[in-house]
Amino acid sequence: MTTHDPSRRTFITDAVKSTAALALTATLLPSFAGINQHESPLAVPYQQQPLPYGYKDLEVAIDALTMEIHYTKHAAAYAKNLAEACVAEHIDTKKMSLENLMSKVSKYSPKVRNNGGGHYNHELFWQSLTPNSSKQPSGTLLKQIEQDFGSFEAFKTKFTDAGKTRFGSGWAWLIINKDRHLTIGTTPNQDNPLMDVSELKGVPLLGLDVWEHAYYLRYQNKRPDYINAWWNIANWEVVTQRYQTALAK
Ligand code: MN3
Repeated sequence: MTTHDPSRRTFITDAVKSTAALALTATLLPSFAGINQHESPLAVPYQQQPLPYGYKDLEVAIDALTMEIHYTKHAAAYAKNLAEACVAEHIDTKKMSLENLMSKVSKYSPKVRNNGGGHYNHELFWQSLTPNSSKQPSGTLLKQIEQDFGSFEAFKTKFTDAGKTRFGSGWAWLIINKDRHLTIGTTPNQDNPLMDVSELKGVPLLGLDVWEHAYYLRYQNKRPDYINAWWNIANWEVVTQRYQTALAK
């Protein structure tokens, strides 16, 4: 077979594409609770991953100093504390995915709950931001949003309200629930919808950090201004990939 064989070239191109897609997926995507890390390329790793952009790149919504402190101090501490807790509580991170750990987090200490959630939520959050946002989804995800919320604008309003009204520290979420519908909700502290202790349950597609450390330097008490600006950096490509992955399960 020569390299001029068009079918072979197509095959190689497709193979390269799918390998790249798999690598991207492995970095970016969460998975259903209960999936073993070794069975799924979609799990969020236990280690903090490099940011896919620079601290300054999201200035339209989040200032560089906030990004740097948030990533290198707050989020890094969750990852470090989670690693310590896993050793202390004999959690084999090679055998149990982070998603699986979340699904039975009630069996472990508050340190696992707070830092496991903190690490998972922040990895999801970083990957859900981009300096080149399309500003809104398209395709099947947009259709599902319109079906479940009426319109994209109505969805944005509802999600913004959820983030605004979350009392104290926590997260606003877009999830897909067990009935394959999209739902908006919030969790306190570093809880997330994968946790067995969470009232809100489903696969997270989009998560917004509404802790003051995420916005206080620029926005002070004006959380709604932070949320309104954040829509300009939402990464709809990643959210769509998560949605499609969740649907394929
Ligand atoms: Mn945070």
